[in-house]
Formats: sequence, structure tokens, C-alpha cells
Amino acid sequence: MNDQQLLAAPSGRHNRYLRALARMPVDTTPVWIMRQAGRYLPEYRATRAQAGSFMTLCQTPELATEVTMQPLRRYELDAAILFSDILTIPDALGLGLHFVEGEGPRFESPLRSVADIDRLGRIDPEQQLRYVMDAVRMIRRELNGLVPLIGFSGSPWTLACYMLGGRSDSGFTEARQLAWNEPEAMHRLLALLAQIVVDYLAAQRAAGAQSLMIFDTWGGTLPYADYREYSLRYLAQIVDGLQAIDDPAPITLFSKGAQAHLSAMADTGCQALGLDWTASLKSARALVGDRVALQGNLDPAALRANPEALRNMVALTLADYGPGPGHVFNLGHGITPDIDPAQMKVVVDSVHRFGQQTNLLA
Ligand code: 1CP
Repeated sequence: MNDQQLLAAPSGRHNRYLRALARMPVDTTPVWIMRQAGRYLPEYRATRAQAGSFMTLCQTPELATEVTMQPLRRYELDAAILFSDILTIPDALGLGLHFVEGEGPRFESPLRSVADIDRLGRIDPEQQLRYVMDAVRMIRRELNGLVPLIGFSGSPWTLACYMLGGRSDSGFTEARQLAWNEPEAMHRLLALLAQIVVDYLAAQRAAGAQSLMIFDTWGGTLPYADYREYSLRYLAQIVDGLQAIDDPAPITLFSKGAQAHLSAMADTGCQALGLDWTASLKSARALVGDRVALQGNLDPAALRANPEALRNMVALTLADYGPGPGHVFNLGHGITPDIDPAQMKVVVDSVHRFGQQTNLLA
């Protein structure tokens, strides 16, 4: 079945995520969770220990497929997300990615000068990032139509934040410093990254990804006008580039902390916006109208509440969106390693149970 036939089939687990992105009626609200394959799952920690490193997990398609499938065996999730990382692009550009235990990602050779930026060039995703494409193909075979597969990339701004030697605990001031001091060099870097992201996501689509998500995790660190100039402008270029390919896939943009820009983000022509937990689905819906679907936005910390309180917060999130199609349930950011896996089941099952009613009211 191709994705058009899948969309047209009656709503069920195999297609309700794609139908919600297309704002078509669904039997219940679809749910997937950012970082659903990750450290809160003991089976993930075991596979990671066996692999020896996070990068080996990403670079071995059999292992990436295994960890992608793990959360789907436990929970009735409505989508799978490729197991990889946004930092595979800078790694393929020669920056040398590694993960320091307990500290997060580091590059051996971060960008230190304008000359470093001007040495970068485009990559062929089927060559330098072939392991990602092989993982996409293998996961699609393994899923065998169970649920759709999401491919993803970081946004140019968010990739630049990491490539310039920044760290989340320092607020990525290096990237903003370059934007103020060398705006032309920054724009050259972002324009190159936008082309690379288009090539990378087009290759994931060709390999079998059925929806594409762009994580602009650090867009919200920018002042208002600079967000438009340094982040949104390149998101719009990516949406244009990906809509021009054969058989385009729906695109979800997620800029964390960028509530002030939702309407402008919808203007890019993307199919959905991801909201963090500080936003109101109701206000966002009023703002974007029927232009895009919305994904989100339960507070990740809600998974620390007792099951009854958690079910209540799920119901409130569904009620905030209200009746009618176009809602993909998710957290407002990734699930954290401290969460009890039983809590995920509470979320997924209550979304489906309460979501049936919200969608009947439509
Ligand atoms: O030690 C480990 O096992 C590594 C933990 C881990 C995992 C499970 C990292 C390192 N990346 C991932 C997987 C990952 N990263 C996925 C897989 C699919 C899924 O969601 O299940 C995805 C989509 C990402 C995307 C990603 N990586 C983002 C964007 C989304 C977000 O959470 O904001 C970002 C910012 C990264 C960078 C990154 N990679 C890993 C960590 C710990 C971080 C964040 C570092 C920081 O806070 O700056």
C-alpha cells in the first residue's frame, strides 16, 4: 500500500497518525512520544551496553531497528521514529561526534572560525549517511505496515548551535555571537545546512520515511526578530525544497520555546507544528486555523505524577485541543531517563480511551 492508499483506508493504528497530520477524521487521537526509544527503557539500556556506544547503535542498522521497535512492543504507539540523532549531519561533515557519559554530545573539531565554515560542503546522504538510509529501509521492512515511520533532522539553527562548539548548559551563546559579529558567514553556514537537510530528508523519504520532522530545539533561544532571520527563514527553505520532491511527505516543524512564531511557522506551508508544554493547544489552534495539524504537548514532568493525576493531565491536554481532527498527541519535549516505563502505558492508553470521545464529538 502506498501512503495515499494508506490515508484513504479506514482509520486504525496503521494510519491514524498520517490521517491526523492531514486533518482527516480518526477513530481516536494518535500518539507517539519524543525519545520513545531511549534510556527510560531497560531493554534500550541493555542494547546500548551491548553496542558499546551510542554512535554504534546509530551506525548499525540492525541495532537501530531493534531499539526503534522496542517501545512499539510495549505500547500501542501510533508511529515509529527512526532511531538516530540530529548530530549525524555534523559528524558526516567531519566534526567528529562523540558522547561523553553523563555530559551529552561533543565534537572533536567544532567550527572555530569563518575559514572552518567556508571549508564545509554538501554531502551525499546515500554515501556519508548511508547507515541512516539503511536503518530507514530495515525499519520499514520490520514494521511491515504496523504504524508509519517518522524520519527527522535537526534544523539549520539548532545544528549550528552544536557545530559552533556550543553546549545546552551554556545557552549556545557562541552561535548568537557569530550571528551578531559575522552575519554573512552565519547565513552561509545556515544556507548550506538548509541544502544538506533537504538532501538528507529527501533521501530518508526515498528510503521509506512516511513523515518528516524537523527539530529546532534551540530556535527559542533567539530574540524575536533573529528567530525569523536565522531560524524560520531556513525552515521555510527546507519546506519549499521538500515539497518540490516526487511524492512529498508531511512535514512537522518543532521550534521549542517559539510560541510567538506559530502563525509564521504555519505560513511556511508545513503540515504540522509541534508545541512545547508551555503553549496552549486551544490558542494555537485559534491562531493557525485549518492550515496545519498540531502535535503536543503534555509536560514531560507530568510522567512523574501518580497515574490518576497523569490520566487527568492527558484528558486536559485532549480537551485543550478540543473536538475535531488534526491533533497528534505527544509530550511537549522528550521523555526523560528517570521515568518509570509503566507511566508511558498510562499515557498511551488514556490518550486512546479519551481520544475516542473527543473524536466522536467532531
Ligand atoms: O546515552 C544515550 O543512550 C544517548 C541518549 C540519546 C538518545 C536516546 C541521544 C543523545 N540521542 C538519542 C536519540 C534521539 N535523538 C532520537 C531518537 C528517536 C526517538 O525520539 O526515540 C531523536 C529524534 C533525537 C533528536 C535530538 N538529539 C534532538 C532534538 C530533539 C530534542 O530532544 O530536542 C537533540 C537536541 C539531540 C541532541 C542530543 N543527542 C543526545 C542528547 C542527550 C542530546 C541533547 C543534548 C543537549 O541537551 O544539548
